Amino acid sequence: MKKNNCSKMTVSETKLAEMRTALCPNSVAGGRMSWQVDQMGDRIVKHLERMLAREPNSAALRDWCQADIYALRDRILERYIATQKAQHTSNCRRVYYLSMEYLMGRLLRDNLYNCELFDLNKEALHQLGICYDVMERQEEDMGLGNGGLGRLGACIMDSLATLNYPAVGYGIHYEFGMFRQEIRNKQQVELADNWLAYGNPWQILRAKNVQNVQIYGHVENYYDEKGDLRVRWVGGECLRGIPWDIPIVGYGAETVNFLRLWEARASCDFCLEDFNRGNFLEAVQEKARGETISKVLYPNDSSDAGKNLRLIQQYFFVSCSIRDIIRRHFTDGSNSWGNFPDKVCIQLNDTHPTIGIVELQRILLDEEGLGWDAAWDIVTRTFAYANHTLMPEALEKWSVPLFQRALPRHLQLIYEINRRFLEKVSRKWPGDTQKLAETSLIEEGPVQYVRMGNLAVVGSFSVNGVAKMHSELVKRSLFPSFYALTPEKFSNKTNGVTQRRWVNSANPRLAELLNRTIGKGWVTDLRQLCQLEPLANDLEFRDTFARVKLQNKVDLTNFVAERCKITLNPRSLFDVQIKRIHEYKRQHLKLLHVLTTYRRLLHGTAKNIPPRTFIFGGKAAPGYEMAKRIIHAINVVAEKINGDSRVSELLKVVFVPNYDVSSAMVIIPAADLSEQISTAGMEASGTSNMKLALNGALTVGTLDGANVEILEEVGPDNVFIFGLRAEEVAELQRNNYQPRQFYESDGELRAILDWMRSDAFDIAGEFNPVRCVADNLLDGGDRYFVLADYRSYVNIQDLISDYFLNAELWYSMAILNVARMGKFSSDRTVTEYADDIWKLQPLRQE
Ligand code: 26Q
Repeated sequence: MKKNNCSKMTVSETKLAEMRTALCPNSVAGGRMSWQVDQMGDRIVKHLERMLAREPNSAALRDWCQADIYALRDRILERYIATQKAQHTSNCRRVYYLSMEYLMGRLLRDNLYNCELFDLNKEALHQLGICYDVMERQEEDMGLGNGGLGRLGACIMDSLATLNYPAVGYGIHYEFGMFRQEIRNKQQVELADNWLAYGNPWQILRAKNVQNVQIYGHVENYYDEKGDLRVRWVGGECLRGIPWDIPIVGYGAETVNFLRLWEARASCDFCLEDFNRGNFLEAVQEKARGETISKVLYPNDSSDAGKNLRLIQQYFFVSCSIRDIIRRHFTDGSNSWGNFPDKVCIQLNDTHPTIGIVELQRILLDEEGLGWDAAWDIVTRTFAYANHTLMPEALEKWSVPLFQRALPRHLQLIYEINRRFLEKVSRKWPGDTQKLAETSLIEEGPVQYVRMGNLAVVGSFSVNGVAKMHSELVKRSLFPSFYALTPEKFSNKTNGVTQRRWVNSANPRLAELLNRTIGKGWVTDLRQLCQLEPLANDLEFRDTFARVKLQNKVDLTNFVAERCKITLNPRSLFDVQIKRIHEYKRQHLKLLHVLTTYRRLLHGTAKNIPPRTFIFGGKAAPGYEMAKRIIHAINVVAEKINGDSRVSELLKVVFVPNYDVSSAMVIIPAADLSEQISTAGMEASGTSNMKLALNGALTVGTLDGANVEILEEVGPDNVFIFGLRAEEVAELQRNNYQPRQFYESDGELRAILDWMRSDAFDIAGEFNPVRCVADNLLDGGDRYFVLADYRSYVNIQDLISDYFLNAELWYSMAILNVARMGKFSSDRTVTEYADDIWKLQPLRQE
């Protein structure tokens, strides 16, 4: 008598007694996790009772979820201990990945798969009266990132562990991660992401490895005992960094690495002094101030320059991490600085942790007493820098006065690094002041700025971009003189995504079809997907593939019905644009297409088109007004179209609120069309393009970022490329682009923009964002060439509609897309980093 009622989540005492005595001889998991269903169930109940003080019959679903995590964590920690011991005793080289962001999402499902305990766990819960699929939603998303860069960090950590590379990820234990987005009155509202409210059962406090960090203060000269002039940084505030470890389980659970996230606390010693002096309130205030440092993730994915707290966040986590790395180096059996760069490689995820370069130099000079050249040699053999953006506003720079106040000693060192570097520049280009101005670590002007990108290049042995095209632009447009000086530093590492999360967990139906068809090898070797190629025209396979897609679309339809109260037709073309809202990503170009389709339907000029569902998802930085207007405009248009009975059979528009990793896992498997329509030359790589194509969506895209390589892989017949190329964009930029010319010369575009600017989208008493977006395109210079690309975009969308009506053609293209995505696994990315940059060997434990 089994219960499998997803809505009833408690279990009776009798049922429990039954369960405890039941034998489940046929439920043994494979491999190293040889647990049985009843053991698993027992352990879950034990944690429910002993960690959460709950009886099964009074436990809430969240309690069950936490207890399940604790039960799994026990097993994971056995492997964690084994991995750490093996890495320690072999004194192997490790990579340290420093990132301000990790967008992990939920961990339970992936960790269960990786431990090969998913089915067994599901059955154990089922026997306890709990439906896993409902229960897992109780786990909070770990949303410690903005978008692509943070998710890349998560995918890379997954691949590192799966490939058995010795690695530690360092980041910040934000109390509040990426804000939760609600749509109220068609506009974005930001709410705090209180992800730790019920505790985080994955994290482990590492009290022994607390670090102390100094900020502010001033610099003093002094003579050391040998009579040499030295520098010391004194005064200021002292912070404590509390390390919380999150285990990172590789597929098969041979290796369990970890992510170490630092939480800021005020230093106890510091407070104690104040307490003793009787300054109780001051001490408490000081303590609160210290603790704001890890309070919240900056929700901008382009610059928020000049924010003191952001610089302090960067320095805080980098300093804690470097001290921790040094501590580990000297406890792993190394007793000298001589082999530090042989054992330690520090990868900087964009410029955000670049202050680490200066911090290591400072420690070596001021604390360890090394000379400049010896110290700088160690530093520049340790750091590697990955660039993720070319957008000028996203290139980090810090005003010198701000730097001076927060990190006076570091600023001194930056000037010295710069002085020595500019000597080299002068030797290479004697008398060329232009070159000096361009390469200097300091931008001159009414206020001076420290350029973090230049510092990262000078202080690293490796600089890479994240897609072929992007890496070329990094060399030729962003850092041309650095490239001329040290071409050997520069390389490309095209991004990838982990198929464990983006197929296995997110799309179990497709995963199962793949397993049945080509075996399970693709889970750790994505290139094996090429075995699907011959099946692109196999009727039976194509039907099954189409059925999987349809079922996923039904799931998304249910999700949207629940979240947005909008009814979708799962047979319509699901046209998806999911990413941060940004003008360069051009959600407003998509909106022009939505309105064009709508208008043609109203005019009866849209003949023989498939029903379409336009699906948007993404967050706007809270201070980015135009991005918020675009969200507002999408929702105004959506409301009008969805309420218009004349088009309800053919057209729906949905803005899915709070796009995050967990909603991505529902949307991506259901997409037919993947929108990758950034202005050419502006998207470093993109990674949703990879996730969507891997799940059988066809791409409509510009020749930008990794789209270029997707085209190379799938071939021109299996992707829809449109629009200006990067060189053409650059040419237009130079030659006085006139958006109005496109308005004047294209009747349909003119009609759409005029419509948007009319009273058609007015809502009494409310601001009209649709008009605002149109006005801005016409009169705001159109920096992102939306109007220039409109015609080419609409034309290719017409072609896409034709293709979609031919289901056989469409699905054979979709299958070929899946078959040819092998390159875009983060396993390939990580292997390239390990071979070419990190010089890292896997450490097997069997
Ligand atoms: C900088 C200064 C102050 C505050 C915030 C920031 C900041 C924060 C986050 C700047 C940039 C980011 C995030 C950037 C990002 O996500 N970039 C994306 O990285 C992906 C992975 O490489 C690429 O695929 C995308 O093309 C790129 O946009």
